[in-house]
Amino acid sequence: MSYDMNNIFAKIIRGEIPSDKVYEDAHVLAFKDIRPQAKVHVLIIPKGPYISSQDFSEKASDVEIVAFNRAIAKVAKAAGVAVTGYRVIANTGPDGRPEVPHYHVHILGGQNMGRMVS
Ligand code: DGP
Repeated sequence: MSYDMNNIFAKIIRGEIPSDKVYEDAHVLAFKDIRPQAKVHVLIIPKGPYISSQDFSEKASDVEIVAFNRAIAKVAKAAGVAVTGYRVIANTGPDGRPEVPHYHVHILGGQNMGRMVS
């Protein structure tokens, strides 16, 4: 599967579609999810053309990977959930069933998220 330059998040990165931005740096963009599933629901995406977590972890540079992981903490602070806590989810591949084929993690919080994995 090759990267689709016309997926919705590629359009957001290019500024062709608006987003409610929470954080941005040279490698990363974060914005509010259009269909929030928690009081706080932010998506973090790398600006590079990576399809999934698997693709990103295999192909991205060390600089991109570090920037992405650092951004999680920055976004959590910006969204006000760094202290109260949050859940990080990346839907990946056929079984993970992502809707958008551009790597993203969901930051979910602002409420007790319950236990998901025991
Ligand atoms: P996933 O199922 O993991 O691929 O999640 C994709 C998320 O992207 C889903 O929660 C809804 C969100 N989403 C889809 N289209 C848009 C959009 O145009 N803008 C924003 N902000 N979020 C979107």
